Amino acid sequence: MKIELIDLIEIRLPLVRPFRTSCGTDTERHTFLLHVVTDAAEGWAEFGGDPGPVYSSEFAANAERVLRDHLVPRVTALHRPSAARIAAAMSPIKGHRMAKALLETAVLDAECRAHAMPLATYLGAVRDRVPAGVSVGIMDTIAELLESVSAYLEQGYVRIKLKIEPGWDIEPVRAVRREFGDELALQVDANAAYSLADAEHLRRLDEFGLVQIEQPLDEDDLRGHIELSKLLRTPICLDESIRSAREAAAAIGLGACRIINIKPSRVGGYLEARRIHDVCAAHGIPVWCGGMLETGIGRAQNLALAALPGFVLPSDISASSRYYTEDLTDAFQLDNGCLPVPDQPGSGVTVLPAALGRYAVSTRKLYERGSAR
Ligand code: NPQ
Ligand code: MG
Repeated sequence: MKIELIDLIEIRLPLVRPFRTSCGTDTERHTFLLHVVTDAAEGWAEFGGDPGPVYSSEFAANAERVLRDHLVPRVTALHRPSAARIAAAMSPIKGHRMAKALLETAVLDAECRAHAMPLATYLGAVRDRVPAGVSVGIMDTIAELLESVSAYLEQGYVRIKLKIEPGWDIEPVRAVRREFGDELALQVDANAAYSLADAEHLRRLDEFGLVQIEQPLDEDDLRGHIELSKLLRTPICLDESIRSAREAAAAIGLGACRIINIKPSRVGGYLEARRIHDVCAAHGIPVWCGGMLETGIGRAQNLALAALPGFVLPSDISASSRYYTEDLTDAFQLDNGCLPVPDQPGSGVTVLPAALGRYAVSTRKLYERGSAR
């Protein structure tokens, strides 16, 4: 496979409603796509970050810079680029996992399409549908929250995740539990908004039978999570803290978490995501796939990953309509609380030119074979 062309397409998609987390409020998804054209097929990927370093230290402008100046030149210099060879070519560059994930994923998509193989098959999927959870943002009032949860349950979501922060934690959880009953699979995500000094407060969540509390403390506070997990009955799930299979092995070995949220963008791509899955499976640690408000492109690829056997908990992979009135691909729809795993080559979705035309704000060529930059 020869890489002919790499384009970066900046997109802005309005969200159906603002999404508020302990990191801030978003009203649109402003990110970029990578379009890789090879002599055999084309591939797409979607940057997992934001315009600002808010969820993680990575952000769009930085990723573009590191792709253009450091990653793309190394990958396009490979004699025979393939997804499995890309990580080694990029390894002299430190960090920037989200940028690396983007390039590897676009090439992986192209490679799978060139072999007429669904990404799910390449990764080792054992399911053709994946149970869908939904992540519910912080609201102004409990009434608004209950209304919103009720609508999601009516649509069929099988698990509810509430975003929490100091001042919006015990009461919203209590209200949702009371309104929807003990059978509801309910969990919370703090996006690192607490410190170990809040342990007594967080312990009050134990009475609500939550499936998990996700990333209560800072991403680098491994020791804090170890201590906190001794104090809470609610299982701790790590998101931001886990950036590699090695960090997953360390966190599990040290008792910092009992569940791991795998986000391919956060960990540098689908191949490292699969390794984390394997490490967790070996330790009996359940995993699920996290979300970064992906469009149909990233959503399709996440569905392929979430079809692996160790993904035993519902993922943050929702229907397109959870975030967007119009997606960049055919809309993904819930069917009995599940989303279908794409079964066509590569990520199995087609980027719709009309939709892309509406939401693309600019395109920058990062590489063209045979032309010096
Ligand atoms: C999480 N996602 O699990 C993330 C956090 C998050 C679905 O809860 C723009 C882009 C805004 C990515 C807000 C969910 C975001 C974002 C929150 C990711 O922690
Ligand atoms: Mg999270």
